[in-house]
Amino acid sequence: MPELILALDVLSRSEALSVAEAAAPHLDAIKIGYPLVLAAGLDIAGPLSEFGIPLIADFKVADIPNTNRLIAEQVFAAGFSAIICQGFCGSDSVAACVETADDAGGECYVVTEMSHPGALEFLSGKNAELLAQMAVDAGAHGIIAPATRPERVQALRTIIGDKKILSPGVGAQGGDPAVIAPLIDGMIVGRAIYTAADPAEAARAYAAFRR
Ligand code: NUP
Repeated sequence: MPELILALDVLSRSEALSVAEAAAPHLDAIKIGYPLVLAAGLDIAGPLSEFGIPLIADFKVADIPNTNRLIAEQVFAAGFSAIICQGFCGSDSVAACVETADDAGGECYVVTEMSHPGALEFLSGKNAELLAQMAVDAGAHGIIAPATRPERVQALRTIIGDKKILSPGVGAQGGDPAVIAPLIDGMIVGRAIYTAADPAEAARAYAAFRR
């Protein structure tokens, strides 16, 4: 049963800190990405790290190896514990993120199949399975796979073995936490917590699906 990861896609420093503080007792990690970093700056990682919870940088890094390395170095220097990259740029681009994570004592997760409907156009099926195998071969710590399609998570699990699966799509995107929880290592929940009337209570409810 999975850890609980808050996707903190709010657009101000003050809201980020107040939601994180409320939910923190129920969280195993906080994931932030472009929405909050573009609004509040990368150094939002500083005050967020004071809650004592690992931070995951969801920049879905997707560039040539040198640029991926430069991005990943900034991420780990800012205090993040993990980075998410795309796999479709190829194994050398993923390896740049994995090596930078390893050097920093951090983790790298590779997106395989995405959770939204449009993923079915390109980022699903055989392509997702090839990406999952490449993530394993590149030494990534795990993959991102869709809570909206539990049967696909099961298929990807057969490829990655005991590497971690972090899974977004619960709540706002329709994924059922009770169905996906036994299949994954980390449940990523955003809007269902940070737009809730009581984010602490919402986080507590999702945390009930943890190990
Ligand atoms: O396939 C993916 N789907 C997805 O929703 C890969 C992701 N990284 N995400 C992210 O997970 C998305 O960008 C957001 O930060 C979070 C889900 O948020 P919510 O739908 O629970 O609000």
